[in-house]
Amino acid sequence: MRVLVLGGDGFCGWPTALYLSDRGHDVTILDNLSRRKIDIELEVESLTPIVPIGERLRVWQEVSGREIGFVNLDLATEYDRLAGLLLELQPEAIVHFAEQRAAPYSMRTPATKRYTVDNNVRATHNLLTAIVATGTNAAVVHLGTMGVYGYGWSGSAPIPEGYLTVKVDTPDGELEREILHPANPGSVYHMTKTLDQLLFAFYAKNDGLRITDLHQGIVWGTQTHQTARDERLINRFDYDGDYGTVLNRFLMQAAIGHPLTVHGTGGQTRAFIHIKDTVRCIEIAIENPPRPGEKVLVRNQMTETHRVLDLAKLVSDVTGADIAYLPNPRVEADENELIVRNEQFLALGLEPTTLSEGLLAEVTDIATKYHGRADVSKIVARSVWRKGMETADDLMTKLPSDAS
Ligand code: NAD
Ligand code: USQ
Repeated sequence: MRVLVLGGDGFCGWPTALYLSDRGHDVTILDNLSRRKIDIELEVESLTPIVPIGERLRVWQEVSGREIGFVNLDLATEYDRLAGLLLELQPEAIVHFAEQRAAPYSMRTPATKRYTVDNNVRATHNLLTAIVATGTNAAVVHLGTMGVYGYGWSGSAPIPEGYLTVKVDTPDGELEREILHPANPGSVYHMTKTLDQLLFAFYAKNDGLRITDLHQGIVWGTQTHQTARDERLINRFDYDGDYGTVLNRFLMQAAIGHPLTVHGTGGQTRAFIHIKDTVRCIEIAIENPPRPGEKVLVRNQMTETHRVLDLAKLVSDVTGADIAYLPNPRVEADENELIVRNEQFLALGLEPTTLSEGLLAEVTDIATKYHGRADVSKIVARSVWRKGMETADDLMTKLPSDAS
């Protein structure tokens, strides 16, 4: 298949592009490298050393014999170039990762709130309009988030895959209807994903676009079989307070001897998926699109749920790391239940890579190898959801000399 991977230089997009290329697909990456620029703005770098995109692609050709195309294009602002690219490439599948994806970054300042909304909503809408305007016959697979459902709204009721069946009272009796699950975003970033959902629903209904929205949980891990083939193909590893996600942060913190940064009580329960399963799910999704005229297909892309404190305890048991209970910089429930339905991917052949000591050790090994690149002043999360909320002081002032 000819596949266009939007955001293919990022944490999920890069391993996906390599995986699809390895599986014989003809892959082109579109990315404006904004994620690399945000690293410069935040004065932080991926824990793993990532080489420039041109070198990444040259090395991939060297080790695999396969070519991946690259287009540097801003999906949110360069509409005409995007339309031209679709006409030229005639992709059969488009995988859309290209959004600002950090909840803390999206809450950092008025400027980052506005950037996140402008970037994400415009990117998605430009894509949909361009597909219609150019008559591109491509199935769209979008990376959405479990966070669109929110946490705790439905108590302990299982979260369905996108749609909720409701009963509506009418003068003529009760009607049964399927509606998009109510949106209950916990950050400006998550809100943009709920806005994306409405754009998708409209374009599927009005223009018959074939759209799959993957409601993905928190991705953990770093390497896939493909990114591990050469050090210059290594995936990015975010550990800072804005872009680092909870389990990878705990594993990295353990590797450098930093206490594990639990926000609040750690009673928050979230959905998780390993990066190796992310890439497999994308392949399944592009191979199983909805038919034209069908409503947006929503699949929950997660394999397990865990409470933040349980993850901290597990990492602490395995590594001996201390646990620090920090003031929570976010406005979120202290505790929530989370049961998620994910039968679709299981039925289509996903074999979940669940949390195991071996996989935890793999991430800790990577973090240990590159620990010297860590800037400990970037670890504590400082982007607050409301002005004036308390944040913790740094828990370490320098890397311990024996962190290895
Ligand atoms: P990332 O920031 O590492 O990658 C996103 C990529 O998109 C970057 O390379 C960035 O430069 C590019 N990009 C952003 N805006 C763009 C634009 N306007 N034009 C062109 N390129 C643009 O993020 P990620 O972790 O790889 O996440 C990818 C997608 O998956 C996101 O949409 C995110 O919301 C979703 N997701 C991620 C996770 C996770 O845990 N990482 C979990 C659930 C969902
Ligand atoms: N948390 C801690 N300590 C930390 C970091 C986080 O306790 O050091 C807590 C947070 O307060 C939160 C939970 O862990 O309760 C998850 O935070 P996170 O940063 O790991 O994940 P989140 O902000 O939800 O965002 C990530 C991705 C986002 C994706 C989302 C999937 O950055 O792109 O959409 O996971 S989901 O969580 O399922 O919505």
